[in-house]
Amino acid sequence: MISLRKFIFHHNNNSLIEKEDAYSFFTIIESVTKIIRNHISGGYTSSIFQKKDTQNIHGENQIELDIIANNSFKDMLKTHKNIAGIASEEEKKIIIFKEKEKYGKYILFIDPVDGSLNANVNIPIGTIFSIYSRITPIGTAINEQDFLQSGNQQIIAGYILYGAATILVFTMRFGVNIFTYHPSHEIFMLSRKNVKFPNSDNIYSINEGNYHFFSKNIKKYIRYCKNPNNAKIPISSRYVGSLVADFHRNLLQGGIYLYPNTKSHIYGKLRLMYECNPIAFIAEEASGRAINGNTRILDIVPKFIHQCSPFFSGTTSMVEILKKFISTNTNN
Ligand code: AHM
Ligand code: MG
Repeated sequence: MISLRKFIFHHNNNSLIEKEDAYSFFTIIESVTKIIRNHISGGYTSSIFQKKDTQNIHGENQIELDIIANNSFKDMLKTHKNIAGIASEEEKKIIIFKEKEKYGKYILFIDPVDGSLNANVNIPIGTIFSIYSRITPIGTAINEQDFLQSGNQQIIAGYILYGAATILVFTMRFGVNIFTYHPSHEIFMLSRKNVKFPNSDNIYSINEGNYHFFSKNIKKYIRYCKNPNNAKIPISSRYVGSLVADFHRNLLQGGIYLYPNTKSHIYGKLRLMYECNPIAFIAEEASGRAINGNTRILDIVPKFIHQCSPFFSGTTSMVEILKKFISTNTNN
């Protein structure tokens, strides 16, 4: 069995992050995972799953767990020697770690609790993160420009899925690896190496309750998925409502995740920088695809930190077929 720390130490020699920095980053991830999964396990005995009066930048009511997880990541990440600042779904503005703003080499995006409204019904939730090298010169203070990079520039992207098991899935550019949290040893152990999407197109995952607000082309694609004449075996519909859980199932079983723009989310609901980009990076490293419709997610140049985007990600063949539907000339 290979522990996460041993893996970081002995593998990924070609990664774009210094080994020592990756090592201390994943040590932090391991510690915060422990805190969050303990809160989740005991959550029903407290009020941490209840909606609060406070809202995040997207106007969504937070639950206490959102705030606990956000604060835990902030507190631990600021101890990292080279992380100069972070942007979080739960923070309106970027957080600059003052003492490192001039010399820290990296910035980080985080969605501390993805799918948090599922916590109260004991459905898997996640954490999503990604790291970039800063673009301003070392020795000057970091600023928002350091965060506004296209997803192509990510050097680490990953997610934690708090399900029946707690797992960590990440890429440092050379493949995707899965680690499982060992509850007695309190560390992550390597469980699957160099994961690729399987060569099967079994699943489509979409909130179909929004059907009447989708474009004609997306509606047509959904009808195509349901049409038994179009697939060797029926394509199953599966939707958890936690991006991390839906994506992870499709990564292992073969499928596509769709969150198009809708009437209430005219630019899409998912957030480009801390949801779409990290998942897209992992998808591509696993030989899949991720697009916003016509454009590769990783090529989008962000205009602001909390930007939203339509998001479609899954096996290459499913995304390519979807793309043909999207580019068909129909009145939307
Ligand atoms: P979050 O705001 O807790 O991070 O969750 C965003 C979630 C995604 O995880 C999920 O795929 C999507 O929003 C579900 O949205 P909907 O309930 O509209 O289907
Ligand atoms: Mg989220």
